[in-house]
Amino acid sequence: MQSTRSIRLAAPVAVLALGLGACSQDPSSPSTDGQTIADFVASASIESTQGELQTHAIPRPMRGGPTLEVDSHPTIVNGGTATLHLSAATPFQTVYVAGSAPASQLFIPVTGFYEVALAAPTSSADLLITFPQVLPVSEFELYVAAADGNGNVGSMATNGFEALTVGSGDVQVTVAWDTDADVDLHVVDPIGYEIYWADRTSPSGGQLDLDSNAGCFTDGVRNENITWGVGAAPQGTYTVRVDYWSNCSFSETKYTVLINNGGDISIHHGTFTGSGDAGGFGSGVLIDSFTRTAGPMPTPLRAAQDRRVGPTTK
Ligand SMILES: [Ca+2]
Repeated sequence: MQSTRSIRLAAPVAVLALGLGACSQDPSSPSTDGQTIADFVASASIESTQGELQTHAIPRPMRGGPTLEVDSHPTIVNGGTATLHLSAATPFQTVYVAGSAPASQLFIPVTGFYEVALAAPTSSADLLITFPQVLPVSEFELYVAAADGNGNVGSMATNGFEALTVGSGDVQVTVAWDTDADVDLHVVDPIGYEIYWADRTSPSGGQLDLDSNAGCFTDGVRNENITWGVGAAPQGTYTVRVDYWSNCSFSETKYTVLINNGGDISIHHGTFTGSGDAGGFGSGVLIDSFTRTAGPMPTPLRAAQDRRVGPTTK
């Protein structure tokens, strides 16, 4: 069984040119070279509420603010997503996302933060982070804090992330999930070629370059990625599916798919239950189809030999 819901993001907000304030810099101090939170986080949202990028100093924690518990998986990919489950003993209404990056063996806060202002107080929420296709470093930290309805800000929770560098380009499709189950990403490209774990490279140039938890061999990655490089993604229709190969003894697995079609980003959420289907070619639930009008014309498959059929077991 599975269920899905989807959100199409508005056109990406132009990244503000942020400079570190001259007054804050000592030339001898470690520096993050003017990096801002937007270099690490492309968007922060809770359900349909998009976080706004702020450039002023982040509000200071104060006594009585809600203390967040944050549950997240530390491994992410450039161009992908992370879901941070937030909970607190007392309700919160505003969530702040700041960050720090390594500089001279220290983690130095970067400029700016995202502010997600919810319409009503809640005691738990899933904070969705999307990451830029290019990240400046592979290790960084995100700080998450929350304020109650009166503006009382609680302490910040620190979450370390390690980015695996994957391919990105005009078309990038990622899936991230929240257990050590074996989830598989499948994309059928405009020439009808299905890219998945047993057949990772299409003649069109598309490639599965990150595979995770194959056959329940737990690797801690929990992300898969299929992409075409810049200028390579052919025109035509792409179909995205996600397969629950095995639950690997987990009762439920939630997943998030990000589809980036030339900067047009859509996000799709779903939940798998059951045992999984050990699926191969043609398997999986439909996530979305999208059409690309830019790029090279697709070269049709010539004959059956172009269609390699991979193994059916992992
Ligand atoms: Ca997999």
